[in-house]
Amino acid sequence: MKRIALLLAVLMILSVALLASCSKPAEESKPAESTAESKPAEESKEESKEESKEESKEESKEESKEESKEESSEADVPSAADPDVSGTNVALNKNYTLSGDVASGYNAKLTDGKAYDTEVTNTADPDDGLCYWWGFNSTNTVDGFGVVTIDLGEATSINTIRVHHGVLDGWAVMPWKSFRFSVSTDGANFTAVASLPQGETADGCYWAEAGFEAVEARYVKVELELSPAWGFINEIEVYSAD
Ligand SMILES: [Ca+2]
Repeated sequence: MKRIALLLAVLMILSVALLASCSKPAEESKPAESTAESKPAEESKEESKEESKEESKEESKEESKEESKEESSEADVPSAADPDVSGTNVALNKNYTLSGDVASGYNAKLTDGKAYDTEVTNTADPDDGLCYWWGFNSTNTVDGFGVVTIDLGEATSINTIRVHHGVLDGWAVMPWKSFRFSVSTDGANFTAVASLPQGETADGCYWAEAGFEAVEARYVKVELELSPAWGFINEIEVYSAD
């Protein structure tokens, strides 16, 4: 009996040991399985992140498109076109150079066909109203002159140049002392075609216009003599002679 009892005891120990050895791999495999399962989950998270990023990019693109559409539709401003001049404004949308960088945000475009000349307000914001200016002061003038040189793109017969400008004494925006106009076919040698004395000095929006015998020009230079402080313009027109 003792032998049988001993044998049973040995068998029990062996079976427990066997059970224990069988369960180990199963337990060990658990983390491996869960790691293996988690990878695709992480990957899909990353994918979904990327997707949502792309979506948000697309959305923001769409939004900015909408915004720019709204901005352009708000540009309801006076045209610089004048029915009294028979020629075509050949400076419209043409490139130009300036005697210096923009001063304090007064960066109106000078050949965009918008003169903003129905009232004077001192604004550097094109969405802020009807008067939007290019500002010259001591920082972007040369020897006291603000200079704008327009490239008409090709030699053109012209006979009129007009500068839209403003005066707002209370804001130190003073009348120009004088206006000088010259032309060139090569961009290097300029010939004077006209000059104008100081015009209106009261607050308001004006244009200074110089008419002259028709002349061939590709480059048109406008020199504006600065009074102390500021001088404002917002459009330059050049009219063809025919
Ligand atoms: Ca303009």
